[in-house]
Amino acid sequence: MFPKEFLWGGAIAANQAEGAYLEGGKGLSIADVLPVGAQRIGKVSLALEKDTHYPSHDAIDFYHRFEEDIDLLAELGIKCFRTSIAWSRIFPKGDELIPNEAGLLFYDRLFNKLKEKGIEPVVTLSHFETPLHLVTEYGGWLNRKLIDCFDRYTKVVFDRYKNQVKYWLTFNEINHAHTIPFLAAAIDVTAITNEREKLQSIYQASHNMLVASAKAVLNGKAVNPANQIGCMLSLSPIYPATCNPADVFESYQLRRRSLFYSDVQLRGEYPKYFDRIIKENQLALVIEPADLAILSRGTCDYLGFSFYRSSLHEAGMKILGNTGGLLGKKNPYLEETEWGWPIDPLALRYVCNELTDRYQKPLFIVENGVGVRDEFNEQRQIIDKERMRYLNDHVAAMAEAIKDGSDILGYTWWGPIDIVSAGTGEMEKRYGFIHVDKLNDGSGSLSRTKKASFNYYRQIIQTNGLNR
Ligand code: BGP
Repeated sequence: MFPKEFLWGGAIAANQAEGAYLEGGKGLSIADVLPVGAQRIGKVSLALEKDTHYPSHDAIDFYHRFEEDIDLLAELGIKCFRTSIAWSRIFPKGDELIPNEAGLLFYDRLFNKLKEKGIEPVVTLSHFETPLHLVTEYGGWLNRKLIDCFDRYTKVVFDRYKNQVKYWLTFNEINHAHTIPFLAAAIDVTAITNEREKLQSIYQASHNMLVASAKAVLNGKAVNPANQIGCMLSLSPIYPATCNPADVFESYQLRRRSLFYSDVQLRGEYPKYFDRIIKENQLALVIEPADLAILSRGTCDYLGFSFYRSSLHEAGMKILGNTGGLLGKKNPYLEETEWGWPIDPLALRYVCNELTDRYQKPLFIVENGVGVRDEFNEQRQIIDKERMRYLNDHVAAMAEAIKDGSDILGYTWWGPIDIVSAGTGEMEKRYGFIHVDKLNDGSGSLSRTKKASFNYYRQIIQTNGLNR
């Protein structure tokens, strides 16, 4: 059922796990200035405030503990491990000409450790962690200067890790430029009240990122044509709230527009429907003549995506641009997590079928998981039934999608070891099969403990998805 070489794995991001935020010459990234707390991602802070807790500063200390963590993950049996390179470890300010050797060495050691354990690295070039200096000095991805900085960075890392890494992803959840512009596109649009102007900034930043992504693909292929370089989107299906044609059509239209990024990254050109988005919003995008040729040459090999839930849309609901990450209305047919995310495994099958029909390219489910509040029982065990059920049901949905005809390269569970949540900055929204003793306020021994789901996932991997 699952192909023999199916890449069962786990995924994290540097800023949510490594900590050591100023060690080894690392510079500040945008993730480092976001404090803990719900709704933090809607805010923007460009400076560190005294007496505030910043979870990414020490996170789960993966920077110092990666060897023991990878030993545990090897015991889990994963075939691949997705993480990001923190751009600010390699270029602390982002615009230097010479990379930081200490940062490069860290990832040498990390990728070597993975290889030693027979685990294939899957590397995200930019996961919500743009060097902060590029925002304060240039205004983030709104500025084309970042295309050059990213070009330099990607050339360095493709070259340095050419013998260790084959699977790459360019920008994490690039379509979140609409929903969380600061994290996803390193732009501050909080002061812009006019919707048209906001969209202008988001689409200009997006254009620059799309060009940077295409250039990265070209850089990666130049170093090694066998490199497999994917794009990465957050892809929750958007259901119509009723069979009212207005709901159905608007949901469809939104969905189509939320696939704008993969349309460009996989097909190499702006989709025809984008003309209308430009006209309706009177966008005046700066697109240089060479850009379109770069987009057309630098197409991605596969579509990586995160999947957590579905969303429900009613005609006329307020949205900006697309709904890549918005929850929409409450769906009465679905249970929700404590954080209000509907649990909808069938939607994973739906989305795989939809994407296969649209692109006929390989898919890679590079994030799927459920954030749960875990508790130890009297025997000091965590029996995380909710997580096991979620895993079981989503693996089953993926198996059906493969039978339906999708070519799926792999599946990396989000946060196989507990890490800091991107959305809240908290530790208590846990995804891991391995518990990390660390609390929201930063306290805790950092010790690692296997949860019941650890053996559960191990069996799924050992039997190549059969034993569910
Ligand atoms: C995605 C991000 C991850 C991540 C995950 C879960 O949007 O790519 O970085 O953390 O969602 O979200 P959260 O951590 O907010 O629960």
